[in-house]
Amino acid sequence: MSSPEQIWPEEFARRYRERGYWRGETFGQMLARLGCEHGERTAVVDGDRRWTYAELARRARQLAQGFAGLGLDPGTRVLVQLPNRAEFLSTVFGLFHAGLIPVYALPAHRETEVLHLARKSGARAHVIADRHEGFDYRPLARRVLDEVPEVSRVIVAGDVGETNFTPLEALEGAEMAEPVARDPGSVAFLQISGGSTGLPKLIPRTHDDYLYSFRASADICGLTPDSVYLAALPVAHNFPMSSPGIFGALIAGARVVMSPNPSPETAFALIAREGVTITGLVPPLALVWLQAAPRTKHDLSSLEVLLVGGAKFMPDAAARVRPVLGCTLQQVFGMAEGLVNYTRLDDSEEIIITTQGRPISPDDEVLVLDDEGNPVPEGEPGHLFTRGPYTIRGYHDEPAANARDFTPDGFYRTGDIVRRLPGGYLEVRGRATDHINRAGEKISAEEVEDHLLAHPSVFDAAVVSVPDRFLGERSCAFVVAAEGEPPSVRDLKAFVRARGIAEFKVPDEIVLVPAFETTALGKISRKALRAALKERYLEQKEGSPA
Ligand code: AMP
Ligand code: DBH
Repeated sequence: MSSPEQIWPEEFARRYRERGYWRGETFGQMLARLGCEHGERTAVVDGDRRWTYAELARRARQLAQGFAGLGLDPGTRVLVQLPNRAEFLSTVFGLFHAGLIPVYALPAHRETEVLHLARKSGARAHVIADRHEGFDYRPLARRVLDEVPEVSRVIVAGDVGETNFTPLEALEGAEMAEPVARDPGSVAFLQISGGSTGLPKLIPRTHDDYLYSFRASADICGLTPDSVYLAALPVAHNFPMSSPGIFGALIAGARVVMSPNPSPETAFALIAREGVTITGLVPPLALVWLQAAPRTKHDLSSLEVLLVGGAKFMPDAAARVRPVLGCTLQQVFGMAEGLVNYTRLDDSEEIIITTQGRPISPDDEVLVLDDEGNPVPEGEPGHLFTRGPYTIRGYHDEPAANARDFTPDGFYRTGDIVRRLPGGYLEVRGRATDHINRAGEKISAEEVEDHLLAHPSVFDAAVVSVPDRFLGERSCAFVVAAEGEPPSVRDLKAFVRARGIAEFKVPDEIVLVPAFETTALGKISRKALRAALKERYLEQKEGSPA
């Protein structure tokens, strides 16, 4: 199992250091420093628990010693699958302090995804919560432990129940005084890509590059030690982790408030109680908040900034943020692979409502190219390519994807279609790849097709995105049945769900069709097939009475 790495050509690395983006600080050093600088300020609030910076740093030192005592040596990967709880922070900083490498699984991930992530990363331990939102993670962890020989430990935040797993609490004993020295240019953690093909890919991010991205984000989002950041989306996602997210809040000395879920009922009470000043949402949730806010009994007046991103936020909805919530909208268009764009807080209302912002860094290189690879004029749509001081040069252990998604000179092919406007602002117009962006969760059409094809009564399947008034996009699977009794839609959904995948990947709609179109030459490409099916679907919807 090769260790993950992320390497920029030396001339780029030198420039990024010279310009002060890469400062040579590791996550372990960062928390130790923040523990000194902000010692008695509150770092994180979770229900009735409030930890100061000094306490978070102490817990990280204790957990680091605990992890080392389990035989996890520096450089070892550890799967972290935790919801929005204070333990997310103590765990990941404990791992950083011990020189270990977290691999961020989502709470929504199930056996199929977690097994894949464990194998692909070479993880040796799995940190879970006992239960969250009605799901028990312990049987899932048992399965991973049994099936992946390298995984030898399960650590549980909460009740270990009938298992012989290790309680996280039991690791909080003696302290490891100093963080294990790590090269700041080495991989700090593995982030997950939403991915347009197959299973999620692993994104190696370094200390240097990631610290830059959230330090600069904290600045662009106006964070100060008096700010209060509400973590409403699941923090394992790149957006609430780093744009500016929990890490951006901490590096600014601000307070992180963990919300167990993003519903208005839960989040509004926390905003009022903690005086939350800033938070981030995906567009469908922003719509729910806009609807709920006028009727709430909670005082939301502390809210200064609402970040919205992950999927396109339509201008008519964007225009309602200030009148309804009384705060500034900040659009954010980012990706776990790197590049993040923000509208700036002092931009005109026009820019804030109609664009997805401009890059963080003067050294973010952005190309907008036509199908042949030639630059398009400003204002014309084209394919977005990017490279820069916090954009990866390749995924972990994915030679085929790396050859496809990165150009020979190191640009990442984002798959997004954008227009570049004056001042470098970008407007997202759509995308060139076949993934479904369901309320900000990216779903690979190919991955879901593979699950459907495993069903004995399925001859062929094609999954497409269709517009959805609420989710932005939902998934629709077209299925050609094999000979014999055709499967029912309900069976197919149950079958896919039983494959142990995140619920958001189960097709929202399934349409049985007699056959797929082929050309005279034989089968048409999956991409063309999906496009044709999507067109036919939309035409039928328009033709049918409402
Ligand atoms: P991932 O690579 O899985 O982190 O997903 C990143 C992708 O999410 C981007 O390449 C876009 O397709 C999409 N995305 C993120 N933010 C926005 C936004 N504000 N507007 C439109 N699409 C977005
Ligand atoms: O969708 C994303 O991946 C995303 C959205 C906003 C992201 O990674 C980010 C900001 O950093």
